[in-house]
Amino acid sequence: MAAGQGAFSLREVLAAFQTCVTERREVLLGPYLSGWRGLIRFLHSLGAIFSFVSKDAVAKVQIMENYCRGEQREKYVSLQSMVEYELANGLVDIQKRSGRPDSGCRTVLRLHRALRWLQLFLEGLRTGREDSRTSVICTDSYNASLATYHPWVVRKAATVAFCTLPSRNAFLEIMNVGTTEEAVTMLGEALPYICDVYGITQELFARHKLLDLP
Ligand code: 1PX
Repeated sequence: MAAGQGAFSLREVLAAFQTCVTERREVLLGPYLSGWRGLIRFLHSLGAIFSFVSKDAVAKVQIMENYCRGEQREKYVSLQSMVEYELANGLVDIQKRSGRPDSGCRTVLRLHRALRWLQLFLEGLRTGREDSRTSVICTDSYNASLATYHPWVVRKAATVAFCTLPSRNAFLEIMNVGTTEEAVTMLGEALPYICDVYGITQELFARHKLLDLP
Protein backbone atom coordinates (compact mmCIF):
# COMPACT_ATOMS: atom_id res chain seq x y z
CA MET A 1 0.00 0.00 0.00
CA ALA A 2 1.37 3.40 -0.91
CA ALA A 3 1.87 6.10 1.70
CA GLY A 4 -1.17 8.34 1.81
CA GLN A 5 -3.54 5.44 1.09
CA GLY A 6 -3.94 4.34 4.67
CA ALA A 7 -0.45 3.01 5.28
CA PHE A 8 1.91 5.44 6.94
CA SER A 9 5.41 6.33 6.05
CA LEU A 10 8.27 6.38 8.49
CA ARG A 11 9.37 9.61 6.80
CA GLU A 12 6.51 11.53 8.51
CA VAL A 13 7.17 9.80 11.82
CA LEU A 14 10.82 10.78 11.85
CA ALA A 15 9.99 14.33 10.69
CA ALA A 16 8.42 14.89 14.12
CA PHE A 17 11.90 14.83 15.64
CA GLN A 18 12.90 17.58 13.19
CA THR A 19 10.16 19.87 14.48
CA CYS A 20 11.07 19.20 18.13
CA VAL A 21 13.96 21.61 18.41
CA THR A 22 13.25 25.33 18.63
CA GLU A 23 15.55 28.19 17.64
CA ARG A 24 16.48 28.50 21.32
CA ARG A 25 17.50 24.82 21.28
CA GLU A 26 14.58 23.73 23.44
CA VAL A 27 13.00 20.32 22.86
CA LEU A 28 9.22 20.57 22.49
CA LEU A 29 7.31 17.74 24.14
CA GLY A 30 4.37 17.82 21.69
CA PRO A 31 6.28 16.74 18.57
CA TYR A 32 8.63 14.55 20.68
CA LEU A 33 5.66 12.50 21.91
CA SER A 34 3.97 12.39 18.51
CA GLY A 35 7.25 11.02 17.12
CA TRP A 36 7.08 8.26 19.73
CA ARG A 37 3.40 7.59 18.97
CA GLY A 38 4.32 7.10 15.30
CA LEU A 39 7.18 4.76 16.16
CA ILE A 40 4.87 2.71 18.37
CA ARG A 41 2.37 2.40 15.48
CA PHE A 42 5.21 1.13 13.35
CA LEU A 43 6.19 -1.31 16.07
CA HIS A 44 2.63 -2.72 16.09
CA SER A 45 3.02 -3.60 12.43
CA LEU A 46 5.99 -5.81 13.33
CA GLY A 47 3.78 -8.29 15.18
CA ALA A 48 2.49 -9.31 18.60
CA ILE A 49 5.90 -10.54 19.72
CA PHE A 50 6.80 -6.87 20.30
CA SER A 51 3.70 -6.15 22.39
CA PHE A 52 5.69 -6.23 25.66
CA VAL A 53 7.80 -3.39 24.23
CA SER A 54 4.90 -1.35 22.88
CA LYS A 55 2.93 -1.73 26.13
CA ASP A 56 5.75 -0.15 28.10
CA ALA A 57 6.36 2.54 25.48
CA VAL A 58 2.63 3.41 25.33
CA ALA A 59 2.47 3.61 29.14
CA LYS A 60 5.38 6.05 29.20
CA VAL A 61 4.03 8.21 26.37
CA GLN A 62 0.65 8.21 28.11
CA ILE A 63 2.17 9.46 31.39
CA MET A 64 3.78 12.32 29.49
CA GLU A 65 0.64 13.14 27.49
CA ASN A 66 -1.29 13.36 30.75
CA TYR A 67 1.21 15.90 32.09
CA CYS A 68 1.02 17.83 28.80
CA ARG A 69 -2.77 18.04 29.05
CA GLY A 70 -2.98 18.44 32.81
CA GLU A 71 -3.33 21.44 35.10
CA GLN A 72 0.35 22.30 34.84
CA ARG A 73 0.46 21.91 31.06
CA GLU A 74 2.31 25.16 30.46
CA LYS A 75 5.22 23.68 32.48
CA TYR A 76 5.32 20.69 30.13
CA VAL A 77 5.77 22.53 26.84
CA SER A 78 9.46 21.68 26.55
CA LEU A 79 11.92 19.34 28.26
CA GLN A 80 13.69 22.40 29.64
CA SER A 81 10.55 23.86 31.25
CA MET A 82 9.61 20.41 32.60
CA VAL A 83 13.02 19.86 34.25
CA GLU A 84 12.99 23.34 35.77
CA TYR A 85 9.44 22.95 37.12
CA GLU A 86 9.78 19.42 38.49
CA LEU A 87 13.13 20.09 40.19
CA ALA A 88 12.01 23.42 41.68
CA ASN A 89 8.94 21.73 43.16
CA GLY A 90 10.61 18.59 44.49
CA LEU A 91 8.67 16.31 42.16
CA VAL A 92 11.60 14.14 41.09
CA ASP A 93 12.68 11.05 43.05
CA ILE A 94 16.47 11.30 42.95
CA GLN A 95 17.67 8.35 45.06
CA LYS A 96 14.86 5.83 45.12
CA ARG A 97 11.24 5.69 44.05
CA SER A 98 8.65 6.83 46.54
CA GLY A 99 4.89 6.37 46.35
CA ARG A 100 4.59 9.50 44.20
CA PRO A 101 3.45 9.32 40.58
CA ASP A 102 6.27 8.83 38.06
CA SER A 103 7.87 12.18 37.32
CA GLY A 104 8.15 13.53 33.80
CA CYS A 105 11.94 13.52 34.19
CA ARG A 106 12.27 9.78 35.00
CA THR A 107 9.74 8.92 32.29
CA VAL A 108 11.44 10.97 29.59
CA LEU A 109 14.78 9.49 30.68
CA ARG A 110 13.49 6.00 29.67
CA LEU A 111 12.36 7.31 26.27
CA HIS A 112 15.62 9.20 25.90
CA ARG A 113 17.63 5.99 26.42
CA ALA A 114 15.40 4.28 23.84
CA LEU A 115 16.09 7.15 21.43
CA ARG A 116 19.77 6.25 21.61
CA TRP A 117 18.85 2.71 20.58
CA LEU A 118 16.80 4.11 17.68
CA GLN A 119 19.67 6.31 16.57
CA LEU A 120 22.13 3.38 16.53
CA PHE A 121 19.62 1.05 14.90
CA LEU A 122 18.70 3.43 12.08
CA GLU A 123 22.36 4.25 11.50
CA GLY A 124 23.10 0.50 11.34
CA LEU A 125 20.30 0.01 8.82
CA ARG A 126 21.45 2.98 6.76
CA THR A 127 25.08 1.92 6.54
CA GLY A 128 24.52 -1.85 6.53
CA ARG A 129 25.29 -4.04 3.52
CA GLU A 130 22.36 -5.25 1.46
CA ASP A 131 22.66 -8.73 2.91
CA SER A 132 23.10 -7.66 6.54
CA ARG A 133 20.59 -8.99 9.03
CA THR A 134 18.19 -6.60 10.75
CA SER A 135 18.18 -8.84 13.82
CA VAL A 136 21.95 -8.45 14.19
CA ILE A 137 21.83 -4.66 13.66
CA CYS A 138 19.02 -4.45 16.20
CA THR A 139 20.75 -6.67 18.79
CA ASP A 140 24.04 -4.77 18.45
CA SER A 141 22.26 -1.40 18.84
CA TYR A 142 20.33 -2.69 21.83
CA ASN A 143 23.41 -4.11 23.53
CA ALA A 144 25.23 -0.81 23.04
CA SER A 145 22.41 1.23 24.59
CA LEU A 146 19.22 0.13 26.34
CA ALA A 147 20.38 -3.33 27.43
CA THR A 148 22.55 -1.78 30.16
CA TYR A 149 19.39 -0.65 31.97
CA HIS A 150 17.31 -3.82 31.57
CA PRO A 151 17.22 -6.94 33.75
CA TRP A 152 18.16 -10.31 32.26
CA VAL A 153 14.59 -11.39 31.55
CA VAL A 154 13.83 -8.26 29.47
CA ARG A 155 17.14 -8.59 27.61
CA LYS A 156 16.31 -12.21 26.83
CA ALA A 157 12.77 -11.44 25.59
CA ALA A 158 14.09 -8.57 23.46
CA THR A 159 16.77 -10.73 21.87
CA VAL A 160 14.21 -13.45 21.01
CA ALA A 161 11.83 -10.88 19.48
CA PHE A 162 14.64 -9.32 17.40
CA CYS A 163 15.19 -12.70 15.69
CA THR A 164 11.76 -12.37 14.04
CA LEU A 165 12.68 -9.14 12.23
CA PRO A 166 12.61 -9.32 8.43
CA SER A 167 15.73 -8.94 6.27
CA ARG A 168 17.27 -5.47 5.88
CA ASN A 169 15.74 -4.86 2.46
CA ALA A 170 12.27 -6.06 3.51
CA PHE A 171 12.55 -3.85 6.59
CA LEU A 172 13.48 -0.81 4.51
CA GLU A 173 10.45 -1.53 2.32
CA ILE A 174 7.94 -1.74 5.17
CA MET A 175 9.13 1.69 6.24
CA ASN A 176 7.03 2.77 3.24
CA VAL A 177 9.38 5.45 2.03
CA GLY A 178 9.84 4.20 -1.53
CA THR A 179 12.68 2.08 -2.88
CA THR A 180 15.39 0.82 -0.53
CA GLU A 181 17.70 3.54 -1.92
CA GLU A 182 15.10 6.20 -1.12
CA ALA A 183 14.68 4.78 2.38
CA VAL A 184 18.45 4.92 2.93
CA THR A 185 18.54 8.53 1.71
CA MET A 186 15.64 9.46 3.99
CA LEU A 187 17.46 7.91 6.97
CA GLY A 188 20.54 9.98 6.14
CA GLU A 189 18.40 13.12 6.20
CA ALA A 190 16.41 12.26 9.34
CA LEU A 191 19.21 10.97 11.56
CA PRO A 192 20.94 14.32 12.25
CA TYR A 193 17.67 15.61 13.77
CA ILE A 194 17.33 12.56 16.02
CA CYS A 195 20.99 12.99 17.05
CA ASP A 196 20.31 16.64 17.82
CA VAL A 197 17.31 15.85 20.05
CA TYR A 198 19.33 13.14 21.78
CA GLY A 199 22.32 15.44 22.30
CA ILE A 200 20.32 18.35 23.73
CA THR A 201 18.44 16.03 26.11
CA GLN A 202 21.62 14.28 27.21
CA GLU A 203 23.29 17.60 27.97
CA LEU A 204 20.22 18.89 29.86
CA PHE A 205 19.89 15.74 31.99
CA ALA A 206 23.65 15.57 32.64
CA ARG A 207 23.74 19.21 33.74
CA HIS A 208 20.99 18.56 36.29
CA LYS A 209 22.41 15.14 37.32
CA LEU A 210 19.29 13.34 36.13
CA LEU A 211 20.86 10.54 34.12
CA ASP A 212 20.42 7.85 36.82
CA LEU A 213 16.90 8.52 38.05
CA PRO A 214 15.36 5.42 39.68
C1 1PX B 1 12.54 1.97 11.63
C2 1PX B 1 12.59 1.63 13.03
C3 1PX B 1 11.39 1.92 13.81
C4 1PX B 1 11.23 0.98 14.90
C5 1PX B 1 10.23 1.47 15.85
C6 1PX B 1 10.43 0.89 17.13
C7 1PX B 1 9.87 1.68 18.25
C8 1PX B 1 10.45 1.12 19.48
C9 1PX B 1 9.97 1.74 20.72
C10 1PX B 1 10.77 1.23 21.84
C11 1PX B 1 10.49 1.94 23.09
C12 1PX B 1 11.07 1.22 24.22
C13 1PX B 1 10.87 1.98 25.49
C14 1PX B 1 11.57 1.24 26.58
C15 1PX B 1 11.63 2.04 27.83
C16 1PX B 1 12.31 1.18 28.89
O1 1PX B 1 13.52 1.01 28.82
N1 1PX B 1 11.53 0.63 29.83
C17 1PX B 1 12.07 -0.28 30.82
C18 1PX B 1 12.31 0.42 32.13
O2 1PX B 1 11.12 1.03 32.56
P1 1PX B 1 10.88 1.26 34.14
O3 1PX B 1 9.62 2.10 34.22
O4 1PX B 1 10.69 -0.09 34.75
O5 1PX B 1 12.09 1.95 34.69
C19 1PX B 1 11.10 -1.44 30.97
O6 1PX B 1 11.57 -2.35 31.91
C20 1PX B 1 10.99 -2.03 29.61
C21 1PX B 1 10.26 -3.03 29.26
C22 1PX B 1 10.01 -3.42 27.84
C23 1PX B 1 11.17 -3.89 27.03
C24 1PX B 1 11.93 -2.87 26.28
C25 1PX B 1 12.80 -3.50 25.22
C26 1PX B 1 13.28 -2.45 24.30
C27 1PX B 1 13.70 -2.94 22.99
C28 1PX B 1 13.83 -1.79 22.02
C29 1PX B 1 13.66 -2.09 20.62
C30 1PX B 1 12.47 -2.81 20.15
C31 1PX B 1 11.97 -2.63 18.77
C32 1PX B 1 12.63 -3.31 17.68
C33 1PX B 1 11.94 -3.19 16.40
C34 1PX B 1 12.75 -2.87 15.23
